[in-house]
Amino acid sequence: MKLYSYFRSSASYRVRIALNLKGLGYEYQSVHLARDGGQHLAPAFRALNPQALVPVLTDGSETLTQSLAILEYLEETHPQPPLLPQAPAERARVRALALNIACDVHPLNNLRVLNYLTSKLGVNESAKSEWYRHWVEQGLGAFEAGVANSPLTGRFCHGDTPGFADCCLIPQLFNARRFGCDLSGYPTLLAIEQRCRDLVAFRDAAPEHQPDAEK
Ligand SMILES: N[C@@H](CCC(=O)N[C@@H](CS)C(=O)NCC(=O)O)C(=O)O
Repeated sequence: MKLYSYFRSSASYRVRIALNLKGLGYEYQSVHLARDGGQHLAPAFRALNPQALVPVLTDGSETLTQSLAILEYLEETHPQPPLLPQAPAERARVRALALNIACDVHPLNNLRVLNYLTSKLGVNESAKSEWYRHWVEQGLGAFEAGVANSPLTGRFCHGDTPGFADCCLIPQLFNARRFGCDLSGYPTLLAIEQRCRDLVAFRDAAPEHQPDAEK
């Protein structure tokens, strides 16, 4: 398998975690989102993903896009260890936590959205950061409430093994720190993050450990 990724891309980070948790080796292909005017915008990359977004995972002749679709693909093709629980309602809970981040927080704060705010709508840096923090607070606040008050939460977002929700949460916490968000109001999330950090699958997937990492 080959993963088209960028070290700071949180959507790519989700897939890196899942690949590592499942013990799947892959080739890392860096797609620099800032260099050369954005390597993801080049025709060669658009041919792989017309959305011009990372990650892209190729598996033999298959080309897969959208991080959560990729996670589902990996779960179906490599069921062990499972990243979703068995019971339908529990699977729905884990997917809902993952979608909180992937559908309701990340798209509002993605690079192209932030660039549009500043370059097309004339939003200044301070207002851009305020926008960023607002959506992070909305999403992480609900995430914290969802895990802190549920008996289904264990050492990780769901039970005692990591899954889809952790794959999405950890990269979002990384993003939030980059933009100076105050995370002190999310003690349950920080405790889960600490347990994830203790796992080599999460450590190896971290931005600073990628071949294209920069300071
Ligand atoms: N929903 C997509 C989001 C992918 C995405 O937005 N990737 C970002 C990096 S995290 C990207 O390529 N951004 C480029 C841009 O915004 O121009 C997924 O989950 O894969």
